[in-house]
Amino acid sequence: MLEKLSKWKSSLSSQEIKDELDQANIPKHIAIIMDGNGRWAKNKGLPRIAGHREGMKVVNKVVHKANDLGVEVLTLYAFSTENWKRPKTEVEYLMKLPERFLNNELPKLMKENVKVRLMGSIEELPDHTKKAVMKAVKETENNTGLILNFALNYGSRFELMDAIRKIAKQVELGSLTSEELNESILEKNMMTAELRDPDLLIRTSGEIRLSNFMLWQVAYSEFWFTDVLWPDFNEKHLTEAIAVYQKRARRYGGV
Ligand code: V07
Repeated sequence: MLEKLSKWKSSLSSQEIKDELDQANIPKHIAIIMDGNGRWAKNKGLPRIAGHREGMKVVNKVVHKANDLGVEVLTLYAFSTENWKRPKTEVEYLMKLPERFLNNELPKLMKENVKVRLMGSIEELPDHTKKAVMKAVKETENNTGLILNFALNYGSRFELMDAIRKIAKQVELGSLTSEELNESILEKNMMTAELRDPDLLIRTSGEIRLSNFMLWQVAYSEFWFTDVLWPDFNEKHLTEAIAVYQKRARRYGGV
């Protein structure tokens, strides 16, 4: 059924799909695992970094499309705590991408009222990366449009452990008792404290797993997986994912 739907959608233009989206039911928070850059490059006989460079152009397209559609929060998994295990040259290249992206895009993000935000262990990033991302967060802090949340050096288990450690400290200091602990207190100590949970999680490149991404926050999210590699992902795929999300919501709503 869903397969039939996606075949049907792929014959429609982006504008036609948009016309057909229910503007009142756009997912408010979309989270994306941007996978398949290395494979895309390999398929073309290019070095892995060429895939990352191409993948960054897609970030651009998706951010503007999401903003256009009225999405409130877009979370993008840019670098995981596991990604440090990759070859040194690749990690060094990846750590230059936030600066490169922001040098090109920050003026446009300002103009479009986008608020940049981060989640992950930012202290462990190279100084030049930290500087670039902190500057973007600061410059856009009063913007009221799309919240663009980059997961950078992020891992969900670390996030949970860190929150638990902070809470344990509060109990130890006597400002909280173990009986008072609840979901809301845990959430306030997590890196997504001010954000609502994702309504829709997208993963590209055919892998059907979460890979330590927002394990707590996606408890009730709709998942949409595609074989499309991240550098080949575009506005049309995003709209298709939202159309499928809306179709599911309608089905559950109707009992
Ligand atoms: C990265 C491009 C997208 C595909 C996935 C891996 C490669 C944008 C950023 C970024 C991060 C923070 C920020 C502004 C931009 C980025 C990394 C990798 C490490 F404030 N794309 N992108 N960061 N890729």
